[in-house]
Amino acid sequence: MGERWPGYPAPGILGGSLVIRGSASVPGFFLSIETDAVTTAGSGSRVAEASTSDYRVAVFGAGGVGKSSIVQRFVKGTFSDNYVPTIEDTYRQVISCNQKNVCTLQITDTTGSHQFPAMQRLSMSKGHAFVLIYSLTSMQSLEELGPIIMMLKEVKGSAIGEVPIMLVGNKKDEDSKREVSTAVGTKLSSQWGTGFIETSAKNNDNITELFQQLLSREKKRQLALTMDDPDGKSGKKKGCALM
Ligand SMILES: Nc1nc2c(ncn2[C@@H]2O[C@H](COP(=O)(O)OP(=O)(O)O)[C@@H](O)[C@H]2O)c(=O)[nH]1
Ligand SMILES: [Mg+2]
Repeated sequence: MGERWPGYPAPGILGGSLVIRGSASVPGFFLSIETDAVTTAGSGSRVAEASTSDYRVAVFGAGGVGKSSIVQRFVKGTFSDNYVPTIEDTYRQVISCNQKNVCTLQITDTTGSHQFPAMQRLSMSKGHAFVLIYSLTSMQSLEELGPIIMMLKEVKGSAIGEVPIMLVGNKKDEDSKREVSTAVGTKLSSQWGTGFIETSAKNNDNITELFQQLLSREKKRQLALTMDDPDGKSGKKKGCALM
């Protein structure tokens, strides 16, 4: 399950190839793709500048649970059976903010391994909201979220109660291989004080709903996906309309 990399790569080096790999875009829908290196390697003032209009979401979970698949399904409306281990990719979309304004929803698809704790901490301290994913076919993948939520609580401190977090049981289509019941997921989410949803990136089940519920948990700003297709079921354009 784990994604293993021989060492901590310089983001700039791997970043180049990731930008190319993910460069396919849907005009007027998919705004840009870049590695996190662009934002983290930039000056502090650049990050601070962006912070008022950027809404940063970080996706965590063990390798292979479907983090990249969920993000790809949401931003591009595609799914692949291939497993391509991720270093760290960031995707951006325009969303509605406080009704009249727009914000950039910035989704960071993390590596999933626990091998880069410094990188995880950085994503946690920069992030406004979090998606914690396990595969419902793997109890171990749920257990691996334990240290993540602990670290998140430590990084966010007393503000944790106001941080939107969704616990996600992915691979809902693989019900015959289910190891984690819906009841267990629900119970854990109420213990952790997070939202809960079961998804299938493969069948495009509850993917838009996941992000809608995440944004609706943000109380400091009124955030909304502005959808052409509110149900997200047409199989064509998913995510946000360009405003
Ligand atoms: N059946 C099923 N397979 C999925 C689903 N989501 C992802 N996968 C598969 O699980 C594997 C790992 O997915 P990936 O998104 O790369 O996981 P990540 O390591 O968490 O980013 C890939 O082979 C995907 O095709 C899902 O909802 N259902
Ligand atoms: Mg991945």
